[in-house]
Amino acid sequence: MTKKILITGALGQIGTELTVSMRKHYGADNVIASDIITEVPEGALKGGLYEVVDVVKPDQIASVVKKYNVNQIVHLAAILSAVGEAKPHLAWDVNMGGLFNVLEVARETKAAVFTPSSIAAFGPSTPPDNTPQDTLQRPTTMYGVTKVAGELLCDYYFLKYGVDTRGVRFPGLISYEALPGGGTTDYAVHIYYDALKHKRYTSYINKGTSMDMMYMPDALDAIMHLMEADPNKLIHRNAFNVTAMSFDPEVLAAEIKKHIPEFIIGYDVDPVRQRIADSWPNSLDDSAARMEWGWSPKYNLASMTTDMLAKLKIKLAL
Ligand code: NAD
Ligand code: AKB
Repeated sequence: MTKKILITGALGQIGTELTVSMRKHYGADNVIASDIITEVPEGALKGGLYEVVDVVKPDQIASVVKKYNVNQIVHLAAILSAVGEAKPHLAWDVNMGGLFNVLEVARETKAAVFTPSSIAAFGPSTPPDNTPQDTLQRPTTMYGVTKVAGELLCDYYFLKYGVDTRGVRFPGLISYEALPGGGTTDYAVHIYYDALKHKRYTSYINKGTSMDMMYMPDALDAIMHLMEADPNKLIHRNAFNVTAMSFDPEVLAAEIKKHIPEFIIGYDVDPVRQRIADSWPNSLDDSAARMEWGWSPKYNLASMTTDMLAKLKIKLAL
């Protein structure tokens, strides 16, 4: 069956790259990008089908799904951790309301659904090192509350209604196309821009704070790979731990210094984002994803840093 894919939140950090990548893979006319933003910024998404869809409005999702005979929804529209702490009501409405609406449309139309969870689905009482696939989840942020509830809701729609729901717990994603949208791990993107432009970076996350991270090409690969995986082999459908590396700001700065010897890092710690980071794991165990659908990232810190700096130099015309 030809895939007809709707991407929500397609103008965000993941969506801008996933849309282009999926169009190459599945055909330009088979991937419909959507977002709440009415005007696609110049150059974003490189053309192609685009619809305005506010995921809080179920009719808007349903009408686009019917218009294009969509049979797979990649649901990326969300409010991330730092913005979610500033606007918890909005985070609840968009993250829970949006997911519920997407799942309801999927139930009615028999579409498959991919939704990313996050390392934010864990909390301070979770074992922080080599965090197991199945473990204690008591997050202390609104974003984390919506992520763990979302994992459960997706499991429910699979068990109760047979909706083909799948998902991963992404770590912090690092990319050069679109800037991140207000999370806690954003420092690990901003540092590359500032290293190239100013040879220095002031980190809002303190030294010694390790978090899992991944380069965007591996994240895109994870989404497409999991959606193509044999359903009979999936035990953990909606919340696979996936990771590619774990580092703190000092380790990241030392890697950048190998390319830009004058680079220096300083600290001006933001208590809100530091508290969020402290509540998340230091490193994940992603063996279930490796076993159940062959997850295997290609980039480590060294190869990602080489590629990020090269691509950003071109983008920033430096
Ligand atoms: P982002 O903030 O960059 O993009 C989110 C997009 O959603 C934006 O373009 C925004 O305009 C759109 N949006 C907001 N409210 C909307 C609404 N009501 N209706 C429709 N669109 C709306 O986020 P991202 O980094 O691309 O993340 C996508 C998904 O991946 C989210 O579920 C996020 O929790 C998850 N995730 C991201 C990361 C990461 O590091 N980027 C890590 C873990 C999980
Ligand atoms: C955030 O920091 O909010 C995101 C995430 C890890 O979910 N990047």
